[in-house]
Amino acid sequence: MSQLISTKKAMQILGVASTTIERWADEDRLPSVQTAEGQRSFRLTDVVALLQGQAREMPGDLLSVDNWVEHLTAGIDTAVVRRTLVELHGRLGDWFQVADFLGNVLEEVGDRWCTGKISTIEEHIASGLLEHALTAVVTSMPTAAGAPACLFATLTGEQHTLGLSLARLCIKSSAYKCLWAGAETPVAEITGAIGDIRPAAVALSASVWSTDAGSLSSACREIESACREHRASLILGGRGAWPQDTGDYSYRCQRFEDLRAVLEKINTA
Ligand code: B12
Repeated sequence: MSQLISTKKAMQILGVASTTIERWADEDRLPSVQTAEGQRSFRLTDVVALLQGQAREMPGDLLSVDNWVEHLTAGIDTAVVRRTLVELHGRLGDWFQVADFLGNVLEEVGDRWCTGKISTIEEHIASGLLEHALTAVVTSMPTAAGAPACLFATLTGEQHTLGLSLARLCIKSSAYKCLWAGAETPVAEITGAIGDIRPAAVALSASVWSTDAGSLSSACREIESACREHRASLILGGRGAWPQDTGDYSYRCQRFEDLRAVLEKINTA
């Protein structure tokens, strides 16, 4: 006979409230045993089995922004987030739609932080967790030999890399080799890499829209000119103040649905 434990102990192991334990017991999702004193108790083996089952993917509605925000800010396990991302991909059909959905999740995280509903630490936990899980998914995707390369960066002063991580997921799923320069990359290094590595595309992201539009614009012009010289496509994403009048080699994406169309255009050019 497995060891019997109290509701309080089951709450601690599963990390849920007593009302949740009661509901699960009523639904027989967590079988309970009546003690001689008429109290509910649980077999440790049943509690552990439920914990392992729970840990396979995130509980709750996969398509609910609030559900995602609540689990991410609570610091759910990275492996669970990774598996849930794969499940979400199965449900929505492709990574472009997953990326647009996660963009809404990040927007909600930002709104809750701005209105004081979550702390700065919770915001950092949520964004760090998502970033790690996205990296785990992307690194598990194979790269075909001879695949065209895409270089990913944000410019000096821009630390928001999550939009770029979402773009990398979409671009990798479209059979590109991904080269991650990451946050705060100096313009001169990007233009140098375009000449040296000769990527087929360069993806830049800027989420802070209050950055001086002039400096973002001049940086963009320099990178655009290197792209033109080496026939690389420049993909600009995020809410940053990118110049409106971009040249022949540049594409501005508001959403990841736009990126799908851009990649189709680049591939057929
Ligand atoms: C997570 C987060 C952080 C994290 C970033 C971690 C990381 N690794 O990215 C940390 C904690 C570092 C951070 C820091 C700061 N942050 Co912040 N942050 C956010 C938050 C919650 C999410 C950012 C994000 O990833 N956005 C999601 C992207 C996916 O959204 P997007 O830029 O609109 O882009 C869309 C599309 O264009 C597309 N996309 C994005 N990039 C790309 C790239 C390509 C190639 C393509 C095709 C598409 C694409 O994706 C989105 C689709 O929905 C936002 C809230 C929000 N509403 O965005 C605030 C937010 C961006 N942050 C903000 C601020 C103010 C800051 C700080 C100044 C705070 C501070 N006082 O220190 C610093 C600035 C740091 C810096 N110098 O960059 C403000 C910016 C406001 C403004 N006026 O510009 C926001 C909007 C919060 C707010 N509502 O006030 N932040």
